[in-house]
Amino acid sequence: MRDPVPQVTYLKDYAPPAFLITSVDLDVDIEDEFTRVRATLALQRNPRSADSAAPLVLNADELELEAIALNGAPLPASAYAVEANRLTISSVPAQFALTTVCKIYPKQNTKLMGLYASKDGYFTQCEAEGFRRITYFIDRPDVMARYSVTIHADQATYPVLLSNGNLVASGDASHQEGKTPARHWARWEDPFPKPSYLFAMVAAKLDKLEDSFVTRSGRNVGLQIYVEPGKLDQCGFAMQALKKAMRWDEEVFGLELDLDQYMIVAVGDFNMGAMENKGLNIFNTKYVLARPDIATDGDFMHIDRVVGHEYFHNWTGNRVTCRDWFQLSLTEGLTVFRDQEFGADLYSRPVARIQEVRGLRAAQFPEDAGPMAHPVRPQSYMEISNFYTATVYEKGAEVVRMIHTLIGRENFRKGMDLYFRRFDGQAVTMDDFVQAMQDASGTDLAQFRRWYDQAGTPVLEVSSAYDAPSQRLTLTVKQSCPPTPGQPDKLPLHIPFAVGLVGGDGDDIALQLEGEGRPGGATRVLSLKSSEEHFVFVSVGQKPVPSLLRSFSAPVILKYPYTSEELTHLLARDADAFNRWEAGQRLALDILLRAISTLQAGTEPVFRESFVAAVARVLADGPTDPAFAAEALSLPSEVYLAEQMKMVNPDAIHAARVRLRRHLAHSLRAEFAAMYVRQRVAGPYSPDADPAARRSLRNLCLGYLMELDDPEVRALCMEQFDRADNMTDAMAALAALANCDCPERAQALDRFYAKWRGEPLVVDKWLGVQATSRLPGTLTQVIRLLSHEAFNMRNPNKVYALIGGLRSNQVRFHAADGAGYHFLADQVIALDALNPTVAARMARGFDRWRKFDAVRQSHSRSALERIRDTRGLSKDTFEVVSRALA
Ligand code: 0A1
Ligand code: ZN
Repeated sequence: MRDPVPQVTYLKDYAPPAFLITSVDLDVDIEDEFTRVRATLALQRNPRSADSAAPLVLNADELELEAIALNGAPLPASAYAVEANRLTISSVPAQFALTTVCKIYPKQNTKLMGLYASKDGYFTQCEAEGFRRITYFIDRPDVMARYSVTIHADQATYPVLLSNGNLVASGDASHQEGKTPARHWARWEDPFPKPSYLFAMVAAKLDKLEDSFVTRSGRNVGLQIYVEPGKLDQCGFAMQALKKAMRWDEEVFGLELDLDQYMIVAVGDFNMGAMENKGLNIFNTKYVLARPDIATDGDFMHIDRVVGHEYFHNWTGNRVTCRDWFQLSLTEGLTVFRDQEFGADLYSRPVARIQEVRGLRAAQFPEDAGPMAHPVRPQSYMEISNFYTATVYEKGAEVVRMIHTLIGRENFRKGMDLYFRRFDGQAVTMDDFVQAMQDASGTDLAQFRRWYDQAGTPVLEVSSAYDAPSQRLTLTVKQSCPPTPGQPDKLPLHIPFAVGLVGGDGDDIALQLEGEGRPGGATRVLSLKSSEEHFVFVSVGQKPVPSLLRSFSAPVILKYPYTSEELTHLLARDADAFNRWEAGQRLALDILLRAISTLQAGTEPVFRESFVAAVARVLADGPTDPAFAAEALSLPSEVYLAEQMKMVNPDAIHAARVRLRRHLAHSLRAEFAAMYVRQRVAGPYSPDADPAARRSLRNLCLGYLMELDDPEVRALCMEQFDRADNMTDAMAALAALANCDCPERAQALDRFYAKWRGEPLVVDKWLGVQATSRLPGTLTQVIRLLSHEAFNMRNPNKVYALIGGLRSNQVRFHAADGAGYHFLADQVIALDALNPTVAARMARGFDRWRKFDAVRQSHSRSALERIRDTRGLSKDTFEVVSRALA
């Protein structure tokens, strides 16, 4: 049984820190087996603290104290207390300097938090609470200090020494006594006060790509990307992405870079995507390295988005940071919104929106409906690492987007300007942000603030009544929100509800609400505020089809009793591209849900011809907007289908989806084959939106054709695999083959590995494609791969590819015999001892266990209990599994 239950931190307990740290002088001496960190902190009592006699308490995690001095005088042992996670000094002056010297062991740091060793050297990750693993500190974001950092290391092994800010001095100590081999040092100073979570340093052997950027005020900024030696040919795209992001932020938000140089360092071992450390971003290699033959169109797009995201954090996160970790969405929700807008401007706006909503439905809606449900501003946590969630990031971005929708683009910009005027250089709250938006726009956002505190996905139930004689259409909208853990009752939210009315000819009807003098516009954003509301549109000359929640104007579940004819009409004609897609998804959902119950009753489903005809029309229209067509022709995912069911039957879901895909493939074989030929992209590869869109439609066609289980199609697929000059086409073919029990499968997988075994990011794809295969032997193969040379439990990317791949494989993970659950429990337990952040993320695979049948539930329950009862389990994993079991 585990030791004491971990402590819970509550938002309501927030109090300003008792001390402030104005400056930090760090001296980091990297030796072979350990690193010695000497820190001198300039401390003073915080005038804003209520407790003017509080002892000084510094956070610590796995530090070995060697020396401690106050204002230069060593402290007697009786003056301080060292406990596992803190250092307390009970009596201190109002203002003083504290020096500590401690030893840390980066080579043993498998958590990848704090200072850790990776293949090419030493790297840091300090968000959220990693700085306390480097030195004794008041490790919270509302303590902002100026940093001066000196790094010493072996020169030949670690030629690159970096930290935040500017290099102010460096030298070598090759003749230092007793030190062989030769060592060197570098001192960096960051002119901007920052919270400790934005600290970074690197000591490594890396190659550097250099470029520069002239800001709109004419300053020349040096840009550097550091990567593993030999990989410079893989960072050109990331550099271009950075420059695009810099220009975009100037143009759209008037925000310019405030530094003389901006560095990105790529590292292969990293828990998350990337980190916005001031002036020294540290990135997972996955979001830096790319070349047409090793990265897919999706990878290129993600690099644009993630490079943008971290760059945009420089203002929304670094210049204005969060007061405490409950405010995380202040920086993350806003920055995701910004990277989404950047992506929408670079690629297709409607397709970007479709993909965002797909993502929201695949991850955030289930989170909101499960045991880890929490508001965008959580009220408590055991381990903050568990709250880097889809709710904080993606729902947080939706909340920002709703403000944008409610107040409009211009007011939003004014609100951002005001936010920076008021809070630059400060650590603030989400209320501060909303207040700036309210003050700048004059829109009352009081009720809107509930979005930050209420968990759960709201449901809108809409009905319409058309009265022909009076030409009036009444929309009745009811909103509700299901209970979530700790929040049984919910209040009505302020919801922007964008609607249009589509006429029989497919054109929008000009909208005029009762009481308005004349019609205005084709899309209207209605402000919903009560649990039931009525909207009366007048002068509606014909019975329209309502196009509701256009562009997905709020993160809600919309219920409206559409007929298939209405949906078919919207799919063909709605002016709102998002709702065209949504209509297609609703049609498919309806058909799939029926097929699922038919299969559960033991009979074969029969599919409506009208659906096939609708699909054929979308496909025929493909060339006008191939990226849209590829989205519209993708059926709702198995996870999304599962969320629609009271009790999930993963086998029936899988079978129904495959049956429908096969049926479409058989019915439209000639059309898919023709479009496959027509969408071929001529000339050299480019990841630009247009050719990428063509490839997405073409590969979608290949995927459908592969459902035919026809040797001719397999040969075509194999040919694409062999001949592809880019990873997008190669991967599409490989993924299709990996789902197919055919001789070509092993050939392709073997050839792929033989060719790419030296490229870790490509090996991740190879692991992932096998772990997500629909074939029945997948789990056995995944278990085999655990001991393959390609796998490494200490590397998060490998874990996400293989274990994460299986976890997301609905039909194989949820096998009725519980083998998938047993497997995941084993891996979570093994991982927990190495890397609790990653283990806890994997453990989230059990979140929806209560939606399954009794047999599956009993298997997951024992898997969860086995994890919970593991000795020495981290609080990260404990929090996830105990919430699941609660
Ligand atoms: N702030 C980063 C996310 C991040 C959070 C925690 C990390 O620790 C392992 C790393 C990165 C972002 O939003 O990009
Ligand atoms: Zn972020």
